[in-house]
Amino acid sequence: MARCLKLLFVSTPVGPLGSGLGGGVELTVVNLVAALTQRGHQVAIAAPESSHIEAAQLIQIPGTLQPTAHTQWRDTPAIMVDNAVLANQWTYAHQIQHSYALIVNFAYDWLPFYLTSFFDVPIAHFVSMGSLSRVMDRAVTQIHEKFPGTLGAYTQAQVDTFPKGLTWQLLSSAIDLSQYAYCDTPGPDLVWLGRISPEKGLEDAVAAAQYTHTPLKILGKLENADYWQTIQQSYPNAPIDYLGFVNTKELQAIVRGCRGLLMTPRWVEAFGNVAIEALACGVPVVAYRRGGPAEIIDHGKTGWLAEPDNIESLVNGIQQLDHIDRHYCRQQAETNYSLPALGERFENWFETIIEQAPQG
Ligand code: HBI
Repeated sequence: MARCLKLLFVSTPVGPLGSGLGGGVELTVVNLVAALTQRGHQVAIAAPESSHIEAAQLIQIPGTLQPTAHTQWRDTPAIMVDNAVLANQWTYAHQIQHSYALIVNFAYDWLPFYLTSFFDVPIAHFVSMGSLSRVMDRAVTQIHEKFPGTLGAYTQAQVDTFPKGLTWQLLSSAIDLSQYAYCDTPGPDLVWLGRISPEKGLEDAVAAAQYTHTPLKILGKLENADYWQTIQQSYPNAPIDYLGFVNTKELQAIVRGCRGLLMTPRWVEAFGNVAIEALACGVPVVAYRRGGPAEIIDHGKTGWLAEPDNIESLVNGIQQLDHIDRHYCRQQAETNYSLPALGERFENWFETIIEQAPQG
């Protein structure tokens, strides 16, 4: 058991914790705080005001939220808004740094990477998405050159989108398995989870549902209304049922009774938390062999990896679902994606960074 570490997390500047605006990385921060606290460490979090988190020291930082980077282009400049919460978070971190053994950055933004050289206390950078812009590619490259070993990511597929030759710590992800109940008596329905937005490829799942005459439940934030409209017009007879955006409790109650989860990403998902949410309920996953899901699904054992953007291959995967052992899916979630496993992976990474940091 490692000694108790005093850690400062600086959360994503795109939204308060608990708002859902931070997407996958918000879930990572919340789960990681729980896992590390469980292991006896002390974690404080500097996050945009109106944040909420259970049982942890929260420092509410005022200021303007950062525009999201996931719609950025290769040449998008680094953005600094007036009275940026991002800048205010790092002003606070610089003032308070000597109270902590390590600072952990969760922002996918240029500023914290640039400021690292001006801090005495080491900074671990957890990168929450694949490569999006030249500015961030250069930022992570410079951290690799000056502070090797301090870059963390979810998966190898995510890392492969960045410039080659950098050193990354692969941390994967996790969920609180106690919130997901195993079910081995599913109905006939399939389910699709995610933001309704073009990079998620929902139209392919709808096409597959129509082709196989299998009812498809759809859950998630309706982020792009035009895109959703087009799907409905293209597949007027598809057996689909949109159930809106629900919380984890309601989500798992719906997912656990389904025959399988479909994942049809057009982009490289850095991880794909919805895949482990399904496995935790015993629900196998049919996913395009692309990004994080391709590293999560054990082909033929916890689901089926289809040829990317190939609906025929997706349909073939759906037809394999009844051969998958649902209990094995739950077991794999417990082995690889539990909070204790996440806490151990991050604790090992943090200990290594602290040991390698120049003392003083
Ligand atoms: N955009 N600028 C910016 N900064 C972030 O930290 C950020 C983002 N967009 C999305 C995001 N983080 C997270 O939702 C990712 O985990 C997807």
